[in-house]
Amino acid sequence: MLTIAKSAGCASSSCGSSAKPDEMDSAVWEKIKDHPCYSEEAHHYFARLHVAVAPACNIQCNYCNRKYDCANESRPGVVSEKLTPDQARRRVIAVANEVPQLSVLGIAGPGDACYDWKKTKATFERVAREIRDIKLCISTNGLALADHVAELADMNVDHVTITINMVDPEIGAKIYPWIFYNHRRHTGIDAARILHKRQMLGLEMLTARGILTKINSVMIPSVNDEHLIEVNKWVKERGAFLHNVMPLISDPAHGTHFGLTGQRGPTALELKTLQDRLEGGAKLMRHCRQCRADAVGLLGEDRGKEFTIDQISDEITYDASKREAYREVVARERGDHVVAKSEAVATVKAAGSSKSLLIAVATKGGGRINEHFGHTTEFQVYEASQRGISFIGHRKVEQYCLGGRGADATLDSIIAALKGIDIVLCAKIGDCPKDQLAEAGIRAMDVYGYGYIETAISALYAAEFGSEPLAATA
Ligand code: CLF
Ligand code: SF4
Repeated sequence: MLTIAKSAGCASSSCGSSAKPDEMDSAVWEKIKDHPCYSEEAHHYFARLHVAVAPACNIQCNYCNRKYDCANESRPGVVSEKLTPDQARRRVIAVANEVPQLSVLGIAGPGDACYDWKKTKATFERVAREIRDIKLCISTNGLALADHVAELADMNVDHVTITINMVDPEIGAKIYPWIFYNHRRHTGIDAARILHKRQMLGLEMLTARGILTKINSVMIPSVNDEHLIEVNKWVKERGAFLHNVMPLISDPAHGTHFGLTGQRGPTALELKTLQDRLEGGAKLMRHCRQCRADAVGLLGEDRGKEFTIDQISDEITYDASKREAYREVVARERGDHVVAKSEAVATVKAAGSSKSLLIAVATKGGGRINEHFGHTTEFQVYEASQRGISFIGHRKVEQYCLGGRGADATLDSIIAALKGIDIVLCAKIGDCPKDQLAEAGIRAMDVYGYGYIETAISALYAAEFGSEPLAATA
């Protein structure tokens, strides 16, 4: 039988209860409830797969080098293999047969999914014929989007991401040196003006058809950081469902214009400060992992190497059994999680404190503290305050424990990455790293291992700031 993770068996059963937020329309909830990018809650349970079928692009972004993944949706790093639509179909089936969490097929480059339209369309058609319940999702720079909105709607593509970095062409000219539109190259402000108009037109057309649109914006300090407040207003007015502000990733080694000219990306604090200022506008996505254009798995994990095309038979056929079994488990588990979460939020609010706690969690998914400190490569960060318990981001780290031993230098870098964190929660931690974290002012504990994340956070918050006694400490 499939399980999500080892369960502490702590929450009361509420099989079938829905995680739908009260204020959300049921039709919208149906579209996002299994999409790891459109629902923060879903990203604990469901996975995406990107197939790199669309290498051609019609614009140049100063943060992109075509030899690398599309920075709209990827961290820089070469795409391992570009695929034909037939190869992509085989890869999707191979992943669907082995990764039960798979719910979404995304085309996010390595160029532009709408410009390289024939391959995007052929891939979606082939996959949708065989895996009828998979969600189809694309990412685009928006220049060619308006030409394909009708076909996207016909193919039931419910999720489209447009990367919009500006609504002012003068700022756009600092980000885009040229675009290719109507059979010719445009440069400077002329290029940015056309791109801006086409992006807004595409967004409006998607909204009119009820297709959920996410806006990705790359935050580029001193270029468009302040301006993204204006971008947020524009996209909200035009019906965007989510706004995802991502940090510029800039390194001379990537060979990008920004990398080579020393343009820096924002710090984690600068990004969070801007995201906090944007609260109240278009709803924010804060759990993006800037994945590769050929990523596979839960957000933050990449199992791509297990599914290279040379390992997949030409004759592969789809077997729905693992995905179906997993969905039944998730339906039960998710109901329990919702109940546990709402009790936890009530506990935090009842503490009546104005203080906040930042907690980093080692997790493999399922909303539980179920990863060892030494095995994690990413901590999920939560903030507990009078507003409740919010997921606010993640911190990537090097894996501490390799070959059964922890390395001191790695621990130093993990402690640096956890700067500002009050508490670390994990399924298991040894005395040595725990003591060193304590010396750096970070309390690490495994007593809440395998329980729900929010339940543990609420107990700690109440113990720290409320009147209840400390339930358990390390
Ligand atoms: Fe892929 Fe993008 Fe669809 Fe998600 S990713 S095409 S919306 S299925 Fe998600 Fe990855 Fe962030 Fe993109 S975490 S980079 S937002
Ligand atoms: Fe690169 Fe994507 Fe920009 Fe095209 S849209 S230049 S592939 S980042």
